[in-house]
Amino acid sequence: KKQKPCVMWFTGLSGAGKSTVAGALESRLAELGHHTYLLDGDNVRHGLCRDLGFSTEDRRENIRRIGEVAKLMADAGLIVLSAFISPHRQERQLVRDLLPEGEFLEVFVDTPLAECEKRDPKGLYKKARAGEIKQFTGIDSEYQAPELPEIHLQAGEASVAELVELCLESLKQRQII
Ligand code: GGZ
Repeated sequence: KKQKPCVMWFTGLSGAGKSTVAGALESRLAELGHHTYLLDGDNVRHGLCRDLGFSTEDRRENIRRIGEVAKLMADAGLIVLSAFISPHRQERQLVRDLLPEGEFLEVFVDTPLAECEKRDPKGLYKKARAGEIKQFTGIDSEYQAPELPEIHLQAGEASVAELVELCLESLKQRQII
């Protein structure tokens, strides 16, 4: 099936729904016959980046490596879905600059901190509030929201299916699929 390669770069807080939406979108794209790859914490932080923690330096290196891998995969013709907090504008810009014009789509999974903290699927916010985890994004480590994301998902109230539909529409509009 005809497609243009691109990197959909999901960014947002822990618990915002980045992996969930990116995973559901990947399934839909596969059903439509497209070739994709999903990069997220599960397959990256245990392998390629297992030597890295959550200091500013380590997060920067994490994002740099993922950006380089995403670029290789886009070179191979894939629609790459990447789901990392990537809290700093500068690093997201660095990845954008690695890719040809129009191939980097920043997807802001904009779920309010209060909602992420209420969901707290892994109990990490609770631990961060108790001081058991340091440098936790949104608590004692900064999250810099995108200023002009290609796709802005108001993800607090919408369903996963709705958010996937918005992503598909945007890909069609950009003639990627
Ligand atoms: C943020 C942390 C931290 C700290 C562990 N801060 O909800 P999760 O569990 O599954 O997703 C979070 C994941 C963040 O890894 P990323 O590679 O996406 O981060 S970054 O882009 O900033 O490099 C969370 C867990 O790891 N986690 N400690 N201190 N999230």
